[in-house]
Amino acid sequence: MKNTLFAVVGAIASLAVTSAQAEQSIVIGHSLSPTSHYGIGADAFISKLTELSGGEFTGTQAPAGQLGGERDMIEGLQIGSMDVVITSTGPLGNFVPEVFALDLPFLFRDYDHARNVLDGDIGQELLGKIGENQLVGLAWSENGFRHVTNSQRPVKTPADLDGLKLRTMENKVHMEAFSEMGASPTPMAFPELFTALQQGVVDGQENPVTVITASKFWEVQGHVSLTGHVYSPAVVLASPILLDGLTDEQRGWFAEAAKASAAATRAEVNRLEEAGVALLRENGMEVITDIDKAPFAKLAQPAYAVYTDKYGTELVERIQAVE
Ligand code: EAX
Repeated sequence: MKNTLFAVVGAIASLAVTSAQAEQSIVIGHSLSPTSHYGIGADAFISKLTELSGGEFTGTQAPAGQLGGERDMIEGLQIGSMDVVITSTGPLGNFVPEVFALDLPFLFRDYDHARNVLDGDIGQELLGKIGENQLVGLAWSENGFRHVTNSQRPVKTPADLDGLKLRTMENKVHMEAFSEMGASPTPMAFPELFTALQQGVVDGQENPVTVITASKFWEVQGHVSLTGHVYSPAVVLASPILLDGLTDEQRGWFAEAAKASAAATRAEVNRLEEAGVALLRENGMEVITDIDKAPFAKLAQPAYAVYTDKYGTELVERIQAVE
């Protein structure tokens, strides 16, 4: 009788250990609030991964740059200190230079054009390039079309940018574009930005409505101009060190979870593209909507050379040709 009891207890204990060992909790890092379009995407990733794995994998999001700026988090993926990151492509070109093609000013016509490019052959090719740089590109997500905000004056023409100290991402295409348009670009990691705006270290910044609302930039910025000067992709990245330790089936769960994440983020971008501008106005920002983009685009054109001098114009022309 005693032996049977010990056998049963032993079996239960081993089951508990097995299930405890089997359950893995991953962390998804990003730079925005937990309820932002990235936070919603992180929650969708975790839900889908938990569902597909039957609870073998669970997860938590590490929002608001808790684990560093986007560049830091990307480096963390390469060395295995990060599991999954949702990030804009802003700093990614420093790791995968081909991705700079996606950051070119006034390249994408609208959201449909951008999504068609990223969800088609070109997007898949660039995910492949990401995979050649100690990273795994699971899916293209979305940040949105970027607009200029500042504390000094309404920006209606490039002349209004003259001398504005404008924070940019750590992205040499964007820095070159704003230099050509007349601003004074200052590259800075996102977690430092709100304080820099508050203290007047920089006069302005540029981000999609999604980020401006999630970060409550109306508390430190009085003017926003809907320049839409760059479409900012986001991407769901994973550490190859994490994925190399998984089975093909488990890797498939991560890929499906990333697609669910991207879909949830894009849905939130759609919602905020409608509702966000009203929110900016309700919170006291002067919103300049009737912007003639042609003069900005003409001045920013030389920034294309940051990419085309090294890689030529073929990919740019392919992107422009997508419907
Ligand atoms: O990815 O750094 C930026 O301005 C990004 O748009 C932000 O971190 C969201």
